[in-house]
Amino acid sequence: MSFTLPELPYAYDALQPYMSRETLEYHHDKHHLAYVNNGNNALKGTEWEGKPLEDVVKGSFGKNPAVFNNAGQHFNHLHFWKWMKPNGGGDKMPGELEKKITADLGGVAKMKEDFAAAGVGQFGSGWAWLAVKDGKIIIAKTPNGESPLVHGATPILGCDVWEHSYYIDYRNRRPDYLKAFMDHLVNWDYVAELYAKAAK
Ligand code: MN3
Repeated sequence: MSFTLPELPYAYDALQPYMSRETLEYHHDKHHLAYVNNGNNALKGTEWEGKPLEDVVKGSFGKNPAVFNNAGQHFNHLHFWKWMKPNGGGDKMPGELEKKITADLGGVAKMKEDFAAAGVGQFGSGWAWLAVKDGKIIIAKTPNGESPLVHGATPILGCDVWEHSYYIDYRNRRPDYLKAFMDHLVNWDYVAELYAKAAK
């Protein structure tokens, strides 16, 4: 199965003013497309050709950087588009998820603060995460195309802190981007759906 670029699940201008049409045009149509194309080229003739994406990501980590970087970023971006929605974010989320976040991370407000701090604290390009590990929700950060998937955890929310995700709209203000992401963009229903799957 080769990688393909999905359509965005909303219009290009649907996330304004928190994420602009221009950002999504570059980020989805150019950056994600490049991961898809470069990934398909890198996969050719390797043991991972035709394997499910998660197996490619986990199997190539630390072994084949050209495959891993592109497959990892393809995986991350497939979810990233779905981790956002118009009028998203804030503190309202499905009850089971909220209970678990309160139990494991000290409450929704504390989680939002610590998630943003992880994103701000990621030196250079990378991602901030909520993930499920050993039955608990954790906060994590990873460099470049890595995700909790290669560290024995299941990602349930990720925020892309590569400059291509925020520089058009926020310039160097990464903290403002992370705050807007948490307050106005996160699709908590999708996070809850991934949590329910990971918790099984
Ligand atoms: Mn990106």
